[in-house]
Parts: sequence; structure tokens; C-alpha cells
Amino acid sequence: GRERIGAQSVVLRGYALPAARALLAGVDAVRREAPFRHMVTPGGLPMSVALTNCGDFGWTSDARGYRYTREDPRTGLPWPAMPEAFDTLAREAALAAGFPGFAPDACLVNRYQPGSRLSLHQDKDERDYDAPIVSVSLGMPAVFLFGGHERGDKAVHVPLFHGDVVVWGGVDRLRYHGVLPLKDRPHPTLGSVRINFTIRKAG
Ligand code: MD5
Ligand code: FE
Repeated sequence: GRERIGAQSVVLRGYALPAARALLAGVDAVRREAPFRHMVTPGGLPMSVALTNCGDFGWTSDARGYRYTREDPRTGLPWPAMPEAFDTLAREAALAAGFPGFAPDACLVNRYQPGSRLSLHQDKDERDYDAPIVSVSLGMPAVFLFGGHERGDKAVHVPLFHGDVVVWGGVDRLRYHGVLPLKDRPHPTLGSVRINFTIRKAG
């Protein structure tokens, strides 16, 4: 099913299920090369969500701020290649949501454990806001907060489940969003973890 949550954003329920094995193998390949880590915000606090990246560019946070880099700051090596399954799924989902020609070059992989949360923020570190962002959820369910263009705007709660894909673009691309603290509702195969990866055009 397809649920419109904004003028140019849509939840594609279960869209990633046929590719779930390949996508999880991709996450494993990425994390063997670039392990999940808790990055520190410019304010000095470690994030409760652990993350890694793949593709030409990866998102980084440290005392100096937020930015995309070509190398993993842990090793100085390029981020792992984007798994084929990520790239294919992202292009197909973008097309299905009305964004033909999506050419991603970055993927931020988030790992949530029970209690992990993502406070309201905008994704503003990418070079061009015309490209959509494709998000894939695997493992435990989460409640996504979808706000407006001002931090104080009322946010709607959107539950996201294993296999759901969300595409954001156009007028919705800079809306505030976040994730409520994760409840421990173990997934039958993945256990007490949620993986969310967002495929983007950053460079
Ligand atoms: C997550 N991740 O579930 C969320 C879902 C992130 C992040 O927010 O930055 O890694 S992806 C939600 C998202 C991404 C880009 C734009 C918008 C939402 N939006 O315009 O609402 O780990
Ligand atoms: Fe975000």
C-alpha cells in the first residue's frame, strides 16, 4: 500500500520486503568495513543512535559540526561502496513516488536499540534539495515524527515497520522530523534492533 504523508512524501508499506535479505547482507558488508559508532554532536553529547555510511559521501558529526566526507574519519579510508541492492531499491522507490532520475551518491545507516531516539531536526547538509531522500526501515517498529517547516509546528506520528520505505522530496524535503524513543518489541529474526538507512544525493 501507498500512504501519502505530505504533498510530496509517501510511505510505501512493505516495499522493501522482497529485497530484505539482500538489503541486510548489504548492511552486514558495510558494517564489517565501517562499524556502527555513536557520533558526538557539536554540543558534545554522544548520539543514542549508532551510525555508519556507504557510498561516495558519508555523514559525520563531531565537535566541529555536521558535514559529509568522502572518508570514514575513524580510518581515513573511503566509505564502503553503496551495495547494489540499496541503489536499485532507492531508484525504483523514487520513481514510484514521482521522482524519476534519482542518482544517489550517499547512504546514512542508522542503528537503533531500545531507548534510542532521534530528536527533531532538518536534513540540510546535502548540496541540493531537489533530490528526494529514500528511507528504508528494517527490524523493530518505530514511531516517526513528521513535523513542519518550523521546529514548533505540530508533528504527526507515523508508525514505520520492517520493510517500509518512505520517499521525501520537493516541498517536504526540509520538514522537521525525528523518531520517538524505541520500545523493545523484538523483531522475529533481527531481535531488539531497528536499522534505518537513508539513500541520498549529498554531493
Ligand atoms: C530514521 N532518519 O528513521 C530517520 C528516518 C536521518 C533520519 O531522519 O536523518 O537519518 S529518515 C527521515 C527523513 C529523512 C529526510 C527528510 C525527511 C525525513 N523529511 O523531510 O521529513 O532513522
Ligand atoms: Fe533526518
